[in-house]
Amino acid sequence: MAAKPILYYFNGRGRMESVRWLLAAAGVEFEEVFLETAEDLQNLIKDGKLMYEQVVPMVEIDGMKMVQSRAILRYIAAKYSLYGKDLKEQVLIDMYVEGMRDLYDIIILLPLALPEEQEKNLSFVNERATQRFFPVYEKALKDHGKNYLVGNQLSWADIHLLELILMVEEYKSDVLLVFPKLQEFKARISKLPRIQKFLQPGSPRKPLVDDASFEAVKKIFNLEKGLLFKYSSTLLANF
Ligand SMILES: N[C@@H](CCC(=O)N[C@@H](CS)C(=O)NCC(=O)O)C(=O)O
Repeated sequence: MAAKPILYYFNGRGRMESVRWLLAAAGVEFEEVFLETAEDLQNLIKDGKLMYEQVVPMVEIDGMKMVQSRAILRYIAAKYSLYGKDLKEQVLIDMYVEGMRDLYDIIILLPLALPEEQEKNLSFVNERATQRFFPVYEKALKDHGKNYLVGNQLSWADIHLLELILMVEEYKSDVLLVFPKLQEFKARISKLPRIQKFLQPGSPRKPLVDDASFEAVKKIFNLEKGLLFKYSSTLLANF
């Protein structure tokens, strides 16, 4: 039996959460090594396990030490038949997922925002979700009338979309109000047995970051609140 993949990250969502989702959807059990201090990260770097000598997520799988979350996700999607049946389906999946990542990458930085900037950032996320991204997935499902985004079979795009919807709903619970197809989609994908299991308490799915877990992350990466502000001031200029 092949060894279980080992995920190296902190005990929180960040950029590793989508990897957990995808492995769970593929029915692959995995182990996790949680970094707790800056020293843990330094030790990984000293061991020569990180290609760029700085960043996690890192996943040990099939004898490789993979970094860069998109590369990891694409490998898992392809390996477990969640990446379409041909190049055209693959590029469509990539186009959907990369759009989702544009929003996702902002949401995962929200805990780093200054408290006084939080409202503006949330309003930005809501605007991007409802005006730019969700209408695309709503229209795709409506136009082809199928159960899944691409090729009438479950793909990485469906799994990432459900993860994203649930994340946005944590900040704006009625965000799907005007998206009937996405409401159906959410209910349908959530009921798939492996996803249902992953959504149950006690699964490797991580909760929304709270102050305590933020403190832990700060220790590993020397982060300070205000980081998102730096980015969002540029983003909001177009808002
Ligand atoms: N492009 C990379 C970005 C990874 C990244 O920024 N990782 C953060 C933690 S989420 C990190 O390791 N920061 C520490 C550093 O860059 O030294 C990916 O998608 O995996």
